[in-house]
Amino acid sequence: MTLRYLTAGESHGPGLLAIVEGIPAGLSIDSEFINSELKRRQAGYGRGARQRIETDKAEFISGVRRGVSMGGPIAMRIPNEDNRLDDAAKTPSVSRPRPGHADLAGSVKWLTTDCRETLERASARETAARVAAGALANCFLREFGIQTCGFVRAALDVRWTGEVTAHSWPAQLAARNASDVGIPCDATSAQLVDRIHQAKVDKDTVGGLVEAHVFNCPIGLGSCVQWHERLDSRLAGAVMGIQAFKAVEIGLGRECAFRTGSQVHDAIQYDASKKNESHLGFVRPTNNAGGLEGGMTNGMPVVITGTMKPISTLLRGMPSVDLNTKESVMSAYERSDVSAIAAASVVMEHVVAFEIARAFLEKFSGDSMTQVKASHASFMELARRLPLA
Ligand code: EPS
Repeated sequence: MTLRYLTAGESHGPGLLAIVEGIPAGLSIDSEFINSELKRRQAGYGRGARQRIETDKAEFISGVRRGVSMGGPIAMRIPNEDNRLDDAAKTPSVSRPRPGHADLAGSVKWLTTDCRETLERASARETAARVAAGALANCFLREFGIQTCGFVRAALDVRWTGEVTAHSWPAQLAARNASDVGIPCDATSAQLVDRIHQAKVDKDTVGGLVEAHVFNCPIGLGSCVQWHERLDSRLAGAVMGIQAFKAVEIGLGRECAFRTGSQVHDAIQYDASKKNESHLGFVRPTNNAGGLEGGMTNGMPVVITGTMKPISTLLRGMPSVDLNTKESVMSAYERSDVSAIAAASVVMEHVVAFEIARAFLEKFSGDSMTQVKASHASFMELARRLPLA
């Protein structure tokens, strides 16, 4: 069965749901970890007052018994404290679409002039459900030593230039967790806090660049056989599916256009002393490919960068048109965030984890964790023995 998930829920409805199908039986589910990731998604300098109202926690409704998956769909519910969708006074109609938001396109699509019909579902509040699904996938990946990490790389004129590796990450993780903006560096974090503060003063908003790295993927997840099986295609789709994301890059990304082949491709070397690592000893002095060649993992860390545009709800407003009168007006303002870039890095880390887990389960499928582990172990054993007699 393919690993997949659906979400449901509106920003100010009773709650959000994530239904995850395809998790094998026998996986220990670390609900504390899932809830800590939900909490991390709520944090960050520049978030609005909503996050002080909510305490996101996943309630398990199905598929889990005594903390262990049973093989059926796992449904998780995250209640909304700010539940007022049926109260017309508290969630009034909105007819002044915000440039950059789903308001205009959605209203015309559903043949209404009330943008609320669209904005409630388009809202990035939904990403809480995606983090729950992805954190569940991360519980699975951890069983195979696969580790994901997410952080903020840059925004406006602020950029952290540090390098992230599996060895450097534990120390950087502590720095990222201490940062108000998800950057693993105190000094750069302070600069970005300053810029976000200035945007707030200016009644403006800020986006940024976020990165996800995945360590210890076995070689061969994904496939070169069909376009939709290419793992880079799936990862890009998942990242572009996050609210407000406008670009995604793998490894060197756009920079590949400005270099020749010899300056882009990662040389292949062999080091027998490292044959027990995910790359089986096929070491690469560089990782410009971002861990993916031919749509398959190559044993190097998977490295993905996503670009989030600035939040489209501006306190100062943007020129717009009233959908009822067609008059020029300033766009509507609803309580919102000045920046949600730290949250975006949490969301991206988990949507990436989900796609990696999906590709892993396609290669090493099984109804139970015991079967999946046996399949993975036998493949690794064969791969290490190459060339097979
Ligand atoms: C939220 C994301 C943003 C917030 C929302 C909570 O959603 P949107 O994409 O619609 O701007 O604005 O909070 C509210 C709608 C509110 O009531 O403050 C999130 O990530 O939880």
